Amino acid sequence: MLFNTISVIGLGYIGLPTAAMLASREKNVIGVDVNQHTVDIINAGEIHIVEPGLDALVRTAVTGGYLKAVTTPEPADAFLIAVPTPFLPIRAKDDIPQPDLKFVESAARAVALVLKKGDLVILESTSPVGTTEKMAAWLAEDRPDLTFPQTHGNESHIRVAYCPERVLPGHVVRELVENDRVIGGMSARCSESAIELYKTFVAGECVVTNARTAEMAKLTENASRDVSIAFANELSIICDKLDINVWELIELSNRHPRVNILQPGPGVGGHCIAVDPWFIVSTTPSEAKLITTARQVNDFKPSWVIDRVKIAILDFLKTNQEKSITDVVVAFFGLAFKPDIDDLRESPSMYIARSIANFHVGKVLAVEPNISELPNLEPFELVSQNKANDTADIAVLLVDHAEFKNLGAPDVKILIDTKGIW
Ligand code: SAJ
Repeated sequence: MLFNTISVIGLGYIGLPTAAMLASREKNVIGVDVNQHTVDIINAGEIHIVEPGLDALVRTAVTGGYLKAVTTPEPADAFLIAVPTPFLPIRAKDDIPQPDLKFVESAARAVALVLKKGDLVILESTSPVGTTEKMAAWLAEDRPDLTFPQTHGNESHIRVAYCPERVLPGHVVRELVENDRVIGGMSARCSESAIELYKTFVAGECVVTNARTAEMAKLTENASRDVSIAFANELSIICDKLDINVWELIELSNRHPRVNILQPGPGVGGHCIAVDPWFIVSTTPSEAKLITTARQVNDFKPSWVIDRVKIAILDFLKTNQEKSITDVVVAFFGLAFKPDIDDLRESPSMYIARSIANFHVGKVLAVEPNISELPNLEPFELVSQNKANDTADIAVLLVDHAEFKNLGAPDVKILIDTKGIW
């Protein structure tokens, strides 16, 4: 099967780079997104997200005539669905977050309208186990004139597979090509077909399994990292109580040939590691004990840091009795959810800075070298590193950005370093 025209549904952090990458291999790519503004930006050869190297890739693809964006699916030989899988609203405090598959369902039903014999449909969105089978059922329901792998195996008219993305934000363009891919076809033919598609741009190995294992592989990778970070975060809290430097402890322990502890921090942010483990918990709540606890440990860490900052403010007032609380200047270093990126979404650092600014009557400053302005609604001020160094009484390092490592610790009365670089 030759894939001449490929459609990517959902032009976000994964869909857009994938569409542009396919277009760079001179495939005709139809990008589909429900957001007209996104479609207009891409058709102008520009991008609506920040990702190194992506702007040039999209510009070349659009000007070369290989990539166009539209709001409803058009016929193609392969459809790659990369839409969000958010949570349903949480009703009670102790509810387990449940995935909301409405975007996968609406994408699948929109694709069903234009399917023809021989087409391939791939789901890439991070999803709970069983979602690919659900997607195939929605397709079959809307197209009774076509056959699908759940009933016709290798002989089906339409091939369906789950192939998770595993790229690291900030390195997407390189990792899309270099990373190995897990290919979870609903039949052997489905997997073969999916490999053929990915081989147009993937230099890594394409490893075949079934759809359920491929879904679980993606969730497992991120849950594994979450559990490892939770271990580091728990250690940091234990060490604080025992007056032990956790960074030194981890460095020493990691000298053991079979120990590799990750780094503690102010909490786990982003749209993957803090989310995906819940997709395992939601399907097997009684069994996923460790995964649930890891999530709780990591979610608790920002509140622990907030308490440390509040204690620091009180300590500062005790030792500087000439000052009132309104005089105390707190400066946060780093707001992004991880180092050397500008992404503030789902960032524990933002949550910490906001919480302290809402509580503290004195000045709260933030330094974030990767962004130039904050929305006016934020209760704290964005300042340069120099200004924060000159005016802060208490400095709180939240993100280990390269700039902070290079310049070293500011000269302040109290320093809280959640990343152990100062
Ligand atoms: N973090 C720590 N300590 C560490 C490592 C990370 O506290 O030792 C924190 C970071 O500061 C950040 C959070 O964890 O707040 C997540 O950052 P990350 O770099 O671990 O991961 P993401 O969310 O940027 O990307 C992950 C990657 N998954 C794995 O490494 C297993 C990426 O490969 C996935 O494609 C991505 O999730 C995704 O889209 O699922």
